[in-house]
Amino acid sequence: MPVQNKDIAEIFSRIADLLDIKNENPFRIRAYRQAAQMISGLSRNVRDMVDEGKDLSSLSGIGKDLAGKIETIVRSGNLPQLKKLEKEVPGELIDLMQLPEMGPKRVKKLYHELGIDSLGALKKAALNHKIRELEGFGEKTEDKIVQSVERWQSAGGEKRFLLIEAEQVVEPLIKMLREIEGVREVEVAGSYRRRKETVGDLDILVTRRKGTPVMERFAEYEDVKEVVAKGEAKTSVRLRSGFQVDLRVFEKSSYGAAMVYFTGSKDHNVSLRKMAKKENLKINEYGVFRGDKSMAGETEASVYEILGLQWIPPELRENRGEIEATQKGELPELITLEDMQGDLQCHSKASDGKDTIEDMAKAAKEKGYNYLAITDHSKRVSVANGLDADRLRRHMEDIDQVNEQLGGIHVLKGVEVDILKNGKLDLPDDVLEKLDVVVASTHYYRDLPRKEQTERIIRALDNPHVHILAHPFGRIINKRDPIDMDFEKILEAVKERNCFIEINAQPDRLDLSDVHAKMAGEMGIKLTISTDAHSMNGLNHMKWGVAQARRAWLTAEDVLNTRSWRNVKKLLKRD
Ligand code: DGT
Ligand code: CA
Ligand code: CA
Ligand code: ZN
Repeated sequence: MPVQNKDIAEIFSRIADLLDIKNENPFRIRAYRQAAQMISGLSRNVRDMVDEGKDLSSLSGIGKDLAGKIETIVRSGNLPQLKKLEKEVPGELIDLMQLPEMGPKRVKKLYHELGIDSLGALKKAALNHKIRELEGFGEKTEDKIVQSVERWQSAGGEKRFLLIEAEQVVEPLIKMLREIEGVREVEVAGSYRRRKETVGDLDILVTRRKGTPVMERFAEYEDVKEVVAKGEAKTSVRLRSGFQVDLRVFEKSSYGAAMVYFTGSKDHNVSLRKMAKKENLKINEYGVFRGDKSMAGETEASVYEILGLQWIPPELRENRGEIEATQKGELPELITLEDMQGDLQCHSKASDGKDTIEDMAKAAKEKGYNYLAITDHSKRVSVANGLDADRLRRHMEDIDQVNEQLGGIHVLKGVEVDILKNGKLDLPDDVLEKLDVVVASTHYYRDLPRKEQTERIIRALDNPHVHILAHPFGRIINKRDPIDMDFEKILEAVKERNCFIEINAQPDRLDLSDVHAKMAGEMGIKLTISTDAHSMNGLNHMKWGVAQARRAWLTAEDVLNTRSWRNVKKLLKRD
């Protein structure tokens, strides 16, 4: 992948972090940080500027030295200085920086004052309460550090990437592969194809005319940092972004069997193998065989068919009952992006969004939506400039005005009202009752005991003006654990009160998870899928929410906002 501004910015900010840990000259550190910031905010592509021979030192904060470094990065994809620095900093200090609580300042302090240079040492010090005594840490941070280290270690130390991060990396790669003369099929299998919320590594399958130099071109790809293994049937590389990618070449006659095998999941494959065994068949990545005779393998459908099954959508291949459902002819008709008729959570400039109500509405109209709910934060979320009752009333007038001027889309008056510690809402009833849509969510008091947390949320649902419980667990993938609550009780409360529960489509939230969303669907609760967009672009995140809904076995019928506003409005009535 050609070097993007964000790659250059990442390298500079990493250099700044490493210099910082090493206690180097603060001016130099700041120069790298500012350059990183400037470049990531730049609308022009720096790579193009280099290609066109433009003088980079015309950019603010870029002198001759940094200009030269940018050119090196653009040409080679890397910077020798960074490699050198990475070697100079004690081994695991770099790993320590991956924890969400850790920046260079903290890592430095821990290293210089307590001699902590590894995750193990960090955890030990935290458990012995050595860390809370350091200036700038405290008891809470100490607890969080223990949790983060444990989460990191239980993930085997291997980072799992967000699905969206995987997409950004793999899309240009498969485009390059597809353009090679002689290449036929190129698909990504594995967890990526199953649309799992996080992806460990990427598994690409290829068919090609004999003699096509697929492996060579793959190993030479610009984004490759290191070739881990290179063979005729399989090549593995490590990309600069940290992803490992396995590429496998198959014959046309085996391609379907290979897709089934490498799409997985492993548990799904094990069930398929058991079924095959019963029929005296053998199944592997090359096909389905009776003795030596190949019975199926060219397409996925042929593999499933010979086992007496219908083709199963990849999102369902988790061995959660999909095989039994196919046998009974009860596979759900999964929701698609095209089913979505509106978005029920987004933010405008009135709180922490970047764009105006009008621009958000126009962007939603452009998508062909029938409605968009503007749901800015309430006052408790002061960091997001949340609305109090007076501001909300004026904000509602602003929405009326956009509706009058724009047309062609219903802009709904909404709010994301904060659930306070005692379960009361952050805004008075007389203003909530005037809104089209009330989305309730928690942003504080995440550490309440399970029982209290559950009761608090149910209490909020008791308020007759609440329609939707948004991002129920409040998790941020890889960063913030879900809150502890009795989810079944919550679901019962949602159902009893004719409320709805959200799948938040933000790619690092995806909250509900697939398993929790499936539970809701099985209880007959309707869900919403909302982007929680903070800009016009953010509305594009709908597809991640839909993918999560598919993994949860949901149909269009199960999701509220596959309906027109006229029908949604009827269903929002709680009695
Ligand atoms: P990931 O990469 O951790 O996000 O998850 P996957 O599902 O992509 O797993 P990966 O990359 O280890 O392997 C890709 C697929 O290959 C996996 O979903 C199923 C298949 N596979 C891998 N190892 C085995 C195995 O030992 N037995 C069977 N039956 N299938 C396997
Ligand atoms: Ca994989
Ligand atoms: Ca793999
Ligand atoms: Zn929120």
